[in-house]
Amino acid sequence: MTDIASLERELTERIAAAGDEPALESLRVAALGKKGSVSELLKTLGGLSPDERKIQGPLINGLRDRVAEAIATRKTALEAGALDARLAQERVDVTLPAPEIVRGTIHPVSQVQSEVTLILADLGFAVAEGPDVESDDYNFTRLNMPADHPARQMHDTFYMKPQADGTRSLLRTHTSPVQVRTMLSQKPPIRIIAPGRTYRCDSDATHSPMFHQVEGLVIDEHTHLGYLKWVLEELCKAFFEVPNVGMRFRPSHFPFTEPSLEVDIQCDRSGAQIKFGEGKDWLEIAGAGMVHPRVLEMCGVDPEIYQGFAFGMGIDRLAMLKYGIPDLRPFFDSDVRWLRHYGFGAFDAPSIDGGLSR
Ligand code: 2NL
Repeated sequence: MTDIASLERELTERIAAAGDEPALESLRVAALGKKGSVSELLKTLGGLSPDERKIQGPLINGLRDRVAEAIATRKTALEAGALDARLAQERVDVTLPAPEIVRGTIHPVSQVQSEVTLILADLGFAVAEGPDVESDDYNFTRLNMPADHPARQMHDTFYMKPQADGTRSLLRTHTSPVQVRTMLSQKPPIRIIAPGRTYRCDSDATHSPMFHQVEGLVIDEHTHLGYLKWVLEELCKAFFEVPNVGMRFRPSHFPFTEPSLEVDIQCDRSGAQIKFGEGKDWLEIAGAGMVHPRVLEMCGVDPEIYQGFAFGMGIDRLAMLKYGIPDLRPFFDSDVRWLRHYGFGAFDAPSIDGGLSR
């Protein structure tokens, strides 16, 4: 029969010497596991006579309890030691200089959208928004572009799969459907602007399949082209941060306005940097006109009582012009080096009294 005292001595020594938790665990298995040395001893009890069992039972059970106890004690000590070692290794010197913070910047498109929105809000326009995925009806038909209208082709529209009833949703090609929705849901007078994302299947140095527009709409009983001209003049002076700006209104054509015009501002391109408001060059910055009576009618506004003007311009182009950005493509590359160069500080928010840009 195994000498209980010498087995206990041997196990106790090896437990005390176990260097880490895995070593201790294999010791536990070797002693107390199913086929462990202590477990094997316990199994011998069954073959003993009742008298012998009375003596050996308490001895072997005592051994098992003390070995289990020794393992638990050693385990606690090893855990504490491991934690101490990790804490020592992961110590941080809080007096070291902090790493440079990677700061985000405001994208020029967001900056210009804020600037234009702020200027027009100050002139009394409310901001309206709508979904990017629109119906054919709101994007085209109610804007006087029926199914066979040639202008639809010019819009290079992204269409969704046709639905069961044959209608196709699309990505809005302009923010005009927002004004359509507003006319259908509100009573005049209406003074709104609709800034936001727009989509056309077109991509080169000056066109991106996703771009940004802001459109304005005024509907009341008395408004006319003179008010439109004044709004655009005020907008241009404030946006380009100049006291005066020469403007030119050229006749044009849009299906949704009559008369329609294209709007140019005077500028000087002779120097290294473009100067706005004066000079012998012209720069197209917007399209505009009086809302077509058919559009008013299709949007639930009585053209015998009300009239309105509308205008639209490209925010990305305005950003390129104002901040001297030569190429449109990096606008949508998410290159932090480009953003660091052209982006705006998050705390330099445009304000009417504090200045638009700095
Ligand atoms: C451009 C031209 C324009 C409009 C947009 C409009 C909206 C409604 C009714 C009538 Cl609901 N017109 N919008 C009018 C004229 C021009 O945008 O060159 N945009 C970049």
